[in-house]
Amino acid sequence: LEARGVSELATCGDEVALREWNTRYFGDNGLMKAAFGKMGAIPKDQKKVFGEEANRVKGALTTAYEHALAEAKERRLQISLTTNPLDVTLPGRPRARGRLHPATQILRQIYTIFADLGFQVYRTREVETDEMNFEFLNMPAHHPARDMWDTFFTTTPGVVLRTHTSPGQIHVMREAAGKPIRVILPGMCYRNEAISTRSEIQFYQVEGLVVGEGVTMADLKGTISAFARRMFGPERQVRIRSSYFPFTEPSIEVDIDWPKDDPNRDRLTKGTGWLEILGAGMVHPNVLRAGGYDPDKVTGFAFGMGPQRMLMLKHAIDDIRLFWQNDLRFLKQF
Ligand code: FA5
Repeated sequence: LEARGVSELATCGDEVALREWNTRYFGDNGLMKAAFGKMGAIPKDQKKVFGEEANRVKGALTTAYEHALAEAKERRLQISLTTNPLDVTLPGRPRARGRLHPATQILRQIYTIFADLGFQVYRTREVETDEMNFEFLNMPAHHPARDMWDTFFTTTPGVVLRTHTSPGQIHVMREAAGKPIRVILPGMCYRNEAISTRSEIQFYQVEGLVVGEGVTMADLKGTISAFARRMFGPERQVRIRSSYFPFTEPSIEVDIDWPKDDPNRDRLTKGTGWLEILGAGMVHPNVLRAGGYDPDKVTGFAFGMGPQRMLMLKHAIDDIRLFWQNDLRFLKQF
């Protein structure tokens, strides 16, 4: 039996065959068990010799089996190492990295510039009352200037989606309760507009508000010029035109000149060389009063800009709709 077992073991090529061999010899119905079963038929005086011999064969075959199994495992390891080699010195596969949305990037640039000018960032709500969005900003009900903002009304009377960040001015003034103010108010605004290449129904604005004793138009000009040069380059000239907003008096609109060597200059500036970046003005006395400030003691200036339009200028993007389409071909360029 021993000789037969060893020779059969030698023909087992892999672990599966080895385990089959093991069952054949050492299983419940195996040859070893059958051999021990013959004990009963052996004459008494020979039992001892037979038993010792059977145990020796069992031990020898077990050792041979374990040896063969270990060899088979080692062979399998060698094969997997050589047929599928792993080169740990190769550089790793690059992972696709996320990035900030371009609108977020331009907002952060704006925060940085105004932080350097001593402005704090303040956030207010996107769902506003009619009072905050219009009335406290010097636009009583039926004021014709309300038509400047195509408003989304909610089903709750007197509640609207804010059409601009200007109602934040009132919130800040009421919270600051008479103290000097120097803040910017970034956030999403909503207008029921016909969507076009330049107008979306939702877009960011960044409002600015400075209130204190002796704040003048010169401070507004200085602040806007400093901002424009940091954002668009030190050579930029700033042009101020008079304008109208109910909540500022006087009101202005601010243009910057566009570099002459930019091939997109004519397209962006409609051939004038100048490009509008924001609306602004001195805070109207009625607005200061609505915020709890005394217009005889303090003055203030405010401005409102569209960061997405600014980004479009910087990169000659000709369609504002690209911002919320989530087209990776567009987003990956920033
Ligand atoms: C205002 O909303 C005033 N609240 C700005 C202001 C604040 C004036 C404080 C004075 C003092 P206007 O409607 O022009 O103004 O909007 C300001 C900027 O928001 C625009 O110059 C533009 O950059 C951006 N904007 C307005 N409407 C849209 C729109 N539909 N899509 C994208 N950007 C827009």
